[in-house]
Amino acid sequence: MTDYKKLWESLDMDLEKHEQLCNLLPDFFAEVYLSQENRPEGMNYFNLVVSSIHGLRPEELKRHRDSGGKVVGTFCVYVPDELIFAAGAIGIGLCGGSQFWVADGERVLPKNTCPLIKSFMGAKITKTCPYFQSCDLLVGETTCDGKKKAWEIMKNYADIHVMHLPQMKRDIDLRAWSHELEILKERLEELTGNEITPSKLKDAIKLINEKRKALRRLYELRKANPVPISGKDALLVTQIAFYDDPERFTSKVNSLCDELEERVKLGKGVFPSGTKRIIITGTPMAIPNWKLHHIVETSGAAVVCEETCTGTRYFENLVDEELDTLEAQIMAMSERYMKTNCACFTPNQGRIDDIIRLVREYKADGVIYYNLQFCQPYAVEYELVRQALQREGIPVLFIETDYSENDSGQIKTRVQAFLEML
Ligand code: BJ8
Repeated sequence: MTDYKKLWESLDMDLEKHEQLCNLLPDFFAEVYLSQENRPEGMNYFNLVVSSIHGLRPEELKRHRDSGGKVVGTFCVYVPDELIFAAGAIGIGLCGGSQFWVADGERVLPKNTCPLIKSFMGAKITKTCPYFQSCDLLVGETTCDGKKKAWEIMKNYADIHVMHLPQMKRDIDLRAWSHELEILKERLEELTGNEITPSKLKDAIKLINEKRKALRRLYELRKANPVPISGKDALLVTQIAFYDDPERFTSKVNSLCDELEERVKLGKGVFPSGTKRIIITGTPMAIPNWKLHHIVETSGAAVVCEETCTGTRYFENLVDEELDTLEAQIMAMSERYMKTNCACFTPNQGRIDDIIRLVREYKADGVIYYNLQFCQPYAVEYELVRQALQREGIPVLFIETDYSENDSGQIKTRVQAFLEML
């Protein structure tokens, strides 16, 4: 086992507290993941990434920084990785999915804040996350009120650039977002000292599109019945997409898909045929938030798709690769990103249409609407989703929860009752 102590010291981490965190993950991962039967061989790579989550990739980030490169941390799927990579920097997603950091987040944030925000804030202020510690710049955005205000506090701890995300999808908003992309481009050029040229941006667009295509391929395979991969494994792959090296990640996902294609040809699944198929929709699930998937899949059902930012919203829609001017490329990026259907937008009919379409495409038996506690945009949007699903005759269960395990038993009972009804 490699010793990363020197690396963590160089990142000015709180080693004692960090050790407490490191002690939790292996057992938790073994219980949730390694206990699964019939996993694809291709998951071995992703197991390895998790088992050295605070070592392998942070070491690569350090090497990049030691040779003069920069690392940029992001928190939302509206922030375009293309610009970050075109500037020669590495982009990593930083949302916090661990209960470990929540209490520390509450030292500077109200308790009734969504756990995702409390968790990433706790990770930063305790200096226990090597990804945060590796960032030269953070990029926030004006999405929900909680995040928007959290950046002001985050400024005390890190350099942060905040992007103003419009919350409607009119032409004027599309132009406003393209203008924000231009401002980010300038900030990244200033940070890295590298000019973003049309040809560099074209390469970065291709790089990120390839990652999206691989994830899309993985999700296409989940449409098969029986499903060739568990929802938990697919979720893990998407969570890792946010910080792994994009090129390596794409090739590992494609190899996994080759294996899954074989399984589909042979009619081989991870669960017995006839297993109920569930779509999860709602707030993102940052690593290591595997709570709901674990409950569903240990209750006799399979999660076949996630309409979340750690699911379809992350990889649907590509950016046009054939454009040769910065102006056209940036507008194409604005168009692609503004197609994402987040509940921070009003109205947000596109998300409702997506959920119904996905239920049909994945032949799902029911939908679980997942809401992180105190996330108002998604909680309020539930009513319209519920009405639309009812009209379509699609059963839906609303689950609101946090990162703790306190309510797991109660959620399991509700999920089991829902599955029996399908
Ligand atoms: S595009 S979902 S990644 S904003 S769960 S912090 S909304 S209170 S994460 Fe999100 Fe971008 Fe939208 Fe996706 Fe706020 Fe809700 Fe917490 Fe959230």
